[in-house]
Amino acid sequence: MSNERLTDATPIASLRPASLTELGAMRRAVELARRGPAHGPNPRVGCVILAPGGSDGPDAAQRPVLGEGWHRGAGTAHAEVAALADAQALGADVRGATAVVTLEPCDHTGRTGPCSIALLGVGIGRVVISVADPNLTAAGGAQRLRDAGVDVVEGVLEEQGIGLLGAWLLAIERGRPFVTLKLAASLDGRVAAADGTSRWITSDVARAHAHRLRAEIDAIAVGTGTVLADDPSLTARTASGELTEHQPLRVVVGMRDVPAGARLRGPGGELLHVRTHDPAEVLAALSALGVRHLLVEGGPRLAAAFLGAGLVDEVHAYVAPVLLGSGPSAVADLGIGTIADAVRLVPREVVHLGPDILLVATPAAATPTAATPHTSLPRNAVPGTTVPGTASTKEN
Ligand code: AOF
Ligand code: ZN
Repeated sequence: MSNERLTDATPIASLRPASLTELGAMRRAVELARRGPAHGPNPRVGCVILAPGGSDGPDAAQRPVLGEGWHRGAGTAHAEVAALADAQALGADVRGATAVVTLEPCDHTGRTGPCSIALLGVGIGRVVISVADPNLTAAGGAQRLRDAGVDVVEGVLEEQGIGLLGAWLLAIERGRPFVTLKLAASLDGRVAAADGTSRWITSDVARAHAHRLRAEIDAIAVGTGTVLADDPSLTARTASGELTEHQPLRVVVGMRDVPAGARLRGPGGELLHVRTHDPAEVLAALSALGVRHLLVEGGPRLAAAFLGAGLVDEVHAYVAPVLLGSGPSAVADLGIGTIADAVRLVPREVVHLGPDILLVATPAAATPTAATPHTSLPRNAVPGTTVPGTASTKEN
């Protein structure tokens, strides 16, 4: 699977192409969509408006590009409307034109109005879509457009369109946030030594990698035990230690109180305390807040609770070439008494991070699709890269 999600390192072609085929326009639309935020309740969507034509199919001749747009996050214009505004600003006549869009135009009034109506309103003649909208509240745009006599083509570069949607698509389909479980452990699976010390198990390169993921997800959860033992701040930080622009919602799971002076109450994302031990309840609470991608960071009991409930979609295991021999293991008792009952994971990717290894794997029971967002981060971190001011394996 390919690297589908935008990271700081992703180069973006800034020049607007003068003309494209419909297929080329869909590739461009995917690229434009990646300019939008990977986090947030809404999907990343891109749209290109091409001059009229196209009845010969998506691979036919190039046509002038009249406008381009992408979605910049919940509450802002949808990609189609942004592209129409762009075309209008350029003085283009879009009557009879083709809208090439990565997601089926919406047919609802939510935070903004229906794109189906906006496209009909300007007299669009043809709409080329990559992925059908799985969001039942918003779907129906393709049908409305067809009913109004617009030529609609669906499923163009669908695999790329699905990859672009990443965790969002799975979250919508499953009706709960996509869950990534992060483990950071020694070679013998320990997250701390016998005396509780846990710093410097994984390298700064591995920690920097984990921070980049934090900056792309919606929420990050730890158990109360981890809050009390480690006092983590659960912020997303840059390589130089500054807070990134987007901070994930900080979620504490469990009954015990978060101390008044806890770092979790300091600068960073908002704090949500869910007083339960039931992962399903946590996910329901987060769904209600529009969380699409949750990172479960620890400790061992929370990891075991999510795994035990079958609510882990993807595991990121950072493994350091360090041996401890004793100390708590990354996952607490799962109640497994015999090897036949082991939780088997399917390896998806191995990334070398300085001296450490990141294994991305999905539980065998989970059904990965092209949208599995495990490839959101760069494959190869630069060996020897250091991140000043962060020393803990627990990514506090
Ligand atoms: C977007 N951006 O470019 C398109 C979307 O929250 P709302 O009212 O903005 O509506 C979000 C839904 O609209 C979203 O879940 C998806 O089904 C549909 N299309 N959404 O945020 C876009 N085209
Ligand atoms: Zn829309």
